Amino acid sequence: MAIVGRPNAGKSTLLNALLGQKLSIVSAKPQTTRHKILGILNEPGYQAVFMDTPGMIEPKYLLQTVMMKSVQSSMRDADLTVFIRDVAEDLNPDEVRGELEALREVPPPVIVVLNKCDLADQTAVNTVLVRFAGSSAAPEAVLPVSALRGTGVHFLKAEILRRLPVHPPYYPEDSLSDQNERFFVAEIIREKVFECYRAEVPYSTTVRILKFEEKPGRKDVIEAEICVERESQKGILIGGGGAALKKTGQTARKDIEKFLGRPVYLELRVKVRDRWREDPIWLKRLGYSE
Ligand SMILES: Nc1nc2c(ncn2[C@@H]2O[C@H](COP(=O)(O)OP(=O)(O)OP(=O)(O)O)[C@@H](O)[C@H]2O)c(=O)[nH]1
Ligand SMILES: [Mg+2]
Repeated sequence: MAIVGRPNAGKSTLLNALLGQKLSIVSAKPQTTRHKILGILNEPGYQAVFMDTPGMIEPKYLLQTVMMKSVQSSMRDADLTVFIRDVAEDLNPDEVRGELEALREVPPPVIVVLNKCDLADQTAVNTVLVRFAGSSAAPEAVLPVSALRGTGVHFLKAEILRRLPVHPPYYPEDSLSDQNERFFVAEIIREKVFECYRAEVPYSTTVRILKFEEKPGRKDVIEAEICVERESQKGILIGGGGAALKKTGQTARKDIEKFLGRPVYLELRVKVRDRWREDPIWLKRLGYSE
């Protein structure tokens, strides 16, 4: 099942809610997610594979083109699409039909999830619900939820599960994702960059793990490089006397330790990689390729 929708709709929050644990990074800024994030739910009697994807946009630079390719490939791989939208975003009936018809170009059936219902009143939710359910391009189901609070998520999960085909498990029963710890550690650091810096800085930033050493009886040693596009951004990342980078590192370390379940020593450094977002070779090296 692939979760798709506009930036900031709550896709990653929903993936985490469905899994019952934090896997995909979340921030208040749009375009936080850049990769397909696979979340595997192993429950007695079944395994379900969910995919979180980057928010759908018109790409303006190569990184965004790669991001949109991962949305398309996730939808192609999926047996079901969950199209999530912020319930507060008002659309006229033509726009609703346009969105649903665009989704129909890809084969899997579509469930529409109206998210952030905790912020809207019931009348507003009902209006949007009727607009989607009553469209001539009607989806399989339209469900109101609050991914953040968990309201309606149980019901959504049941609706998803009953539409998934019977198949032997694709992954070992103890796996949570297809990516390794290294990948998620880089993602956690990127989440902190999205939280701690403003304007274009998070968008010009990516994270690369240089060293990940597990030492028996001692803390893991993790060295990561935060790549930026320009010298001025490097200054912002580091901050006066290194204060900003220190704070980023401290908050990242706490969440990395929570994720790994063990203490780590984290060292961050900042490096300028000229226009990496536009450079196919750097994008590949930095893990952005389909
Ligand atoms: N109030 C409220 N906020 C929510 C809900 N779901 C998500 N959010 C918030 O919306 C913001 C975006 O959430 P994400 O899960 O990162 O959204 P996304 O669709 O994955 O965003 P991108 O990866 O940038 O495309 C965060 O600040 C979330 O806390 C919800 O149900 N209610
Ligand atoms: Mg996301």
